[in-house]
Amino acid sequence: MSRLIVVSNRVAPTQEGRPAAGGLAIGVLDALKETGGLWFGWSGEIVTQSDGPAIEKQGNVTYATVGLTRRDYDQYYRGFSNATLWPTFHYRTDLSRYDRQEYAGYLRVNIALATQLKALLRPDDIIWVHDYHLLPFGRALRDLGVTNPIGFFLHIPFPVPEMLRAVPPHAELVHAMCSYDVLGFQTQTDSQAFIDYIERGGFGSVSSEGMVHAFGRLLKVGAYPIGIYPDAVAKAAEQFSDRKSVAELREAAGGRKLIMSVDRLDYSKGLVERFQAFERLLADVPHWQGKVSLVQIAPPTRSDVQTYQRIRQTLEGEAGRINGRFAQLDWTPIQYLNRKYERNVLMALFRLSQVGYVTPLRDGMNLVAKEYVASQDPADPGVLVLSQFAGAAEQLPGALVVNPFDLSQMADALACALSMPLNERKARHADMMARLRANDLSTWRDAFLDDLRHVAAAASVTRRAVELADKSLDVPIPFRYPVNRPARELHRS
Ligand code: ADQ
Repeated sequence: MSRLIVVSNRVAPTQEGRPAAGGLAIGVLDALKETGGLWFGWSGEIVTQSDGPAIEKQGNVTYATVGLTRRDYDQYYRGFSNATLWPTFHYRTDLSRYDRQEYAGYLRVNIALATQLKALLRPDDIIWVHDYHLLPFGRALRDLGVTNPIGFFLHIPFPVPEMLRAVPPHAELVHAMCSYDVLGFQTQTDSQAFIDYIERGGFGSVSSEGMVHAFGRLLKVGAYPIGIYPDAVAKAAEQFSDRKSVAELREAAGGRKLIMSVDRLDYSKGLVERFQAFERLLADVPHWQGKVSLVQIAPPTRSDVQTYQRIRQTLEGEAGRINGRFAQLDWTPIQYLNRKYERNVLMALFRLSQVGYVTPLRDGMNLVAKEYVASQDPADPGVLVLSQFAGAAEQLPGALVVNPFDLSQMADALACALSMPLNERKARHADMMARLRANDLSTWRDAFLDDLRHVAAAASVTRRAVELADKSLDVPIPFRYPVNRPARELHRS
């Protein structure tokens, strides 16, 4: 079998051969171990000068990591990836900014990384690229003459065309994305948004099998919802129930009900609205005052991006205000913890709580929703309250699905979850567990890689013929930097 090359912005740090938890890390590491392979990306370090990749081999997996200079980090990571693409792809154009130099840096880093990877490639490798930091990575490899199969999976939502057009180089980015052989999205909605952009923009056509013919290329576009290993999560939740932090929370709850939320501290996760809906529950149904607490675990991320500093302040303000309004001497309504927990302990904390409260304003999938369900005791499971805007909502109809902008509806859902009869809880849980098992992490990975191998092998002859016959469709959008000539230079000449 051909060697697998995984490319992601961050290569998950390895500790005694175990990666940091998370779908990407667990899912791809399994695949890498099966076929043997290489994981390439940023080491997480800022360096004064970027050298060739540091290579570390563990078993049949090789880790190749590179450092980023401060300028690369600022423009590519903190800038275009996280201050332009992330907010826009999560429908927050109000928080998005565009800076031409940052975009130039984004392209520059993609090209530099592709150049470094090319030196490590063998002719029969297949390459799997991940996430929004690397949209043009495949195009950069193609420009360097790489003809291997290259697939791309987007972990975050893909916005509808009108939203995407808010990113000035949208056409160039989509054009670059068409250099991949397979483009994978979390949901049908995301996949359809990409197809809509292609069709409505007149850039190409789509067959009923999801083969897109655009910009003179033929590629497969589809939904590959990422999963978890539900039985492993269930086991961990049970086994770690005796840990200190779990015992502490059990004691602090003192027999009260618990609503549990766990997220990275990010404005896309809808934390403010979530707190306010909980406040509405306490105000509208005073019965719950003193009888239920909301535990929000949210470790800060990207704290050097300004919008992340703001959400943190807002949230601290809201937690303080709501606690001030309702707290009693022996009861704090919202326990807000800015820290990370070991993943297995987190699963045990989920098991302890009666409600999983997962209400992002927009989310590619949201693995916490799936982990919450899998962590439950099947004999006495908790209830999941889930945003309709999380990709997971397409897959977990047994949740109480809510609109996170409707505070009253969320408060009603919390009340319903807190008093749901055991039979109904068991039925919903069993249904969702069956779905999680049928669509686990290996299903996601295998479906994507099978399609990549298949499309690359079966279609190479046809593709070449179509592409040769269709050179006229290859709209000449420049792919280089500087992206545009700055106005002051034009003025000079
Ligand atoms: P994220 O935005 O990071 O991922 P999510 O899917 O919820 O969101 O994954 C977070 C992971 O981190 C979960 O496995 C969770 O258990 C863990 N985690 C969260 N808070 C933690 C804490 N305090 N301590 C320890 N672990 C914690 C992106 C997309 C998602 C998509 C995933 C995978 O934004 O939509 O589901 O990739 O594709």
